[in-house]
Amino acid sequence: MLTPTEKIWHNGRFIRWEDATIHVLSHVVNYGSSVFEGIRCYSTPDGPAIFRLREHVRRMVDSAKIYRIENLGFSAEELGEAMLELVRVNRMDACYIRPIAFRGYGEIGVNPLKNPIEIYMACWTWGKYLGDEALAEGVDVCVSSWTRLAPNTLPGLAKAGANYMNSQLIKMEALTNGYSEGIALDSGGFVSEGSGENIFVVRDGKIHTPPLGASVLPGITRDSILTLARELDIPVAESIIPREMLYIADEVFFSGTAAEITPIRSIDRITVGKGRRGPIAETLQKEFFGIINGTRPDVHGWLSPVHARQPARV
Ligand code: PPE
Repeated sequence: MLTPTEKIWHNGRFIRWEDATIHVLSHVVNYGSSVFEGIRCYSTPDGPAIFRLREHVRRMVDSAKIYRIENLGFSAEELGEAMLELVRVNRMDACYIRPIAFRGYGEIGVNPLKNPIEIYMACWTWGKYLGDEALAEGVDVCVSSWTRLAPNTLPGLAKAGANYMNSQLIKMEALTNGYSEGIALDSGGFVSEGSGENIFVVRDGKIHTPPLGASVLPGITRDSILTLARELDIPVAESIIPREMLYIADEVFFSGTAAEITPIRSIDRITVGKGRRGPIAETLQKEFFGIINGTRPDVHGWLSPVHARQPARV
């Protein structure tokens, strides 16, 4: 269950957690008109730090623009600053941050253009997304009978609330059938992504992940993995992946803010590789967790410290 924190940011000011409520006739409730982000703040030796804050803010601004919200009322810098302030105000250390912008209360009817834009940001403690053992042991998943968003239906590059109706169908089907997660194919029948994760497939030492044209969210963890793999001299490609490649892969793993890097040990009850976390997933996890825990140098500037650094003592 979600444990409340003290404050939620709303349109530029902090309100109590309990007061962050909206009217049932708000546009978003009826027509799904929201864009949002999911961001992790990690505990480091220098205090809490938000992972890839700029990229998350940028994706939120992009998602809004796709839905003709040209102006969120706050600049990217102001939104990023508000997230840092949110973590400070709630005196959090490691946490998950959820900014959301949506079409609010006013007119009723599909046309959203006259409804006000509301922005909220909340944070809370969120543990391991696919279970405590998932990161080390891997998870059992299925290929979903649901197809991911087809091109030119709902825009996949936008992280919009409405996309998650499709994700919910994928997730519920998987859970009902005894799996932790489902992998959706795109409308051409090629591998797309999980209900809330991007996917990577390894064969013969090379990493493949579906291209943006395969109806995937442009994941920020996905981008981090592509960057880390290149630095480690592991060959990577954004490739169209046929479904059966999943069954003969040496390794398959998910990536996402919530799921981080989660190995997959079986798909449709077919064992993937040796049926446990593979060496490439483990190597990438070490790099990734090293950076976010502050034990490896953050050479890309991926961490934004929440508290101003104390001047060094001389
Ligand atoms: N695909 C989808 C559909 C998706 O929802 C996510 C994030 C990703 C890929 C990975 O993107 P990124 O987080 O930028 O690496 N899913 C979020 C939703 C979790 C939730 O249940 O809510 C997340 O991981 O925060």
